[in-house]
Amino acid sequence: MSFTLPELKYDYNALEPHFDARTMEIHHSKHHAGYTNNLNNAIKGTEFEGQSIETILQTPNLPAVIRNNGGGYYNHCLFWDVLSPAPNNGSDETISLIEKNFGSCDAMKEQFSKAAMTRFGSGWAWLCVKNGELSICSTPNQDNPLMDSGCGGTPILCLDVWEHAYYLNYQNRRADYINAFWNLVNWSVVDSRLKACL
Ligand code: MN3
Repeated sequence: MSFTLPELKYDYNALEPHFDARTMEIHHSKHHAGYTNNLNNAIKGTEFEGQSIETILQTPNLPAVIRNNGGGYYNHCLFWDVLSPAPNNGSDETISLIEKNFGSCDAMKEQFSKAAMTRFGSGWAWLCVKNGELSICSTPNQDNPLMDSGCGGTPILCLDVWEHAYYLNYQNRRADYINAFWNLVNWSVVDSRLKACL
C-alpha cells in the first residue's frame, strides 16, 4: 500500500485570478507528485510502510527524507482541500469559537496572515485545534503541527508560503498572495475538520 496524489476537486484554472492555473498545475502535478513519490520510495520496506500519514508524522526523530516528503505529502493534501473556487462562510459554531479565541474573524485572519508573512524562507501557516481551542502557528520547510517540533494541535486550515506556491504570479509579493488566499477558503471543509476534533 502506498500514498496516492489526490485529484483536485476543481480545475487548475478554477482559482484564478487569485491562484493562476500554471502555478496550480506545477504545484500539484510536479511538487506534490514529487513529495508523494519520494515518500513512497522512502518508506518502502521500512516499519512505516502501511502506517497512516498521521502516525508516520507523529513519530519522533523521523529520518529527514521521510519528514520532508511525508510533510510535503500531508500538507499539500490539506491545502488543496481547504481551497475552493466557490468560497463559503464558516458555520456559526466555527465563527463563535474564532471569536472566543481571537476576538473576531478579522483578528484571526490578521494573526494567521502575520504568521504566514513572517515565516522566514519556506514554510507554512496553520490554524490548529488543541483541547477544543483554536490557535495559529507556522512551521519551516515541510514541517507541520503534528510533528515532534510542532504545536501539538490538529491542523484545520493551512497556507503554503514556499515561493513555488506564488512566485510565477506574485514574484516577491508574498503579502498579495496571502490576501488572495482569503478569497479561496473553503470554510465548510474547515467546519468539518473542526467538528471532528471537538
Ligand atoms: Mn508547496
